[in-house]
Amino acid sequence: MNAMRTLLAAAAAALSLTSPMLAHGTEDHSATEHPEGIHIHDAYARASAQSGAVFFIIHNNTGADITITGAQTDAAEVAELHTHKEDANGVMQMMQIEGGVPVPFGEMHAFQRGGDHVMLMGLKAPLKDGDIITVTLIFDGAAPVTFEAVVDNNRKPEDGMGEMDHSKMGHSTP
Ligand SMILES: [Cu+2]
Repeated sequence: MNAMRTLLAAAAAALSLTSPMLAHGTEDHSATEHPEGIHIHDAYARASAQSGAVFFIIHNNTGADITITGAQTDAAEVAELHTHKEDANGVMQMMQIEGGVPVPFGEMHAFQRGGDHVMLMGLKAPLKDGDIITVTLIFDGAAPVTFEAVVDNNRKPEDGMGEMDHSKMGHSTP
């Protein structure tokens, strides 16, 4: 009996630790919360001196496979789809994504720190915390989608649901 109680208590403790994360993910990614179309979640931007990056999660409920082929913003001269890849020496390199980012129907894709991002080059003004920038994604297979990203230069990679998969991340720049 005591052993059973201990087991139950341990199970309850484990559940209480993990359930907030699970609930969060389920809530935000469930198909029922996303009727039709393209959904952009949790968008934010960061900047260094001359360049910035935009992060978000995209969810494709359009009924068709789509590919993100480009990005535009008034906040910078150039917006490009970038990713990080490890080179032969194990050094993370940032590069433009060739051929766009496919998002199959019913799936989501995270643009996140250390991975894919919309790179902003030639910022027209410094990106200060709390500023809102407007970003438009261009698609093959869907009409352009415009969304707002809030500047949060202090945000850590761990914040928010888009950053839970650390297995593929070598580091956290930009
Ligand atoms: Cu970049």
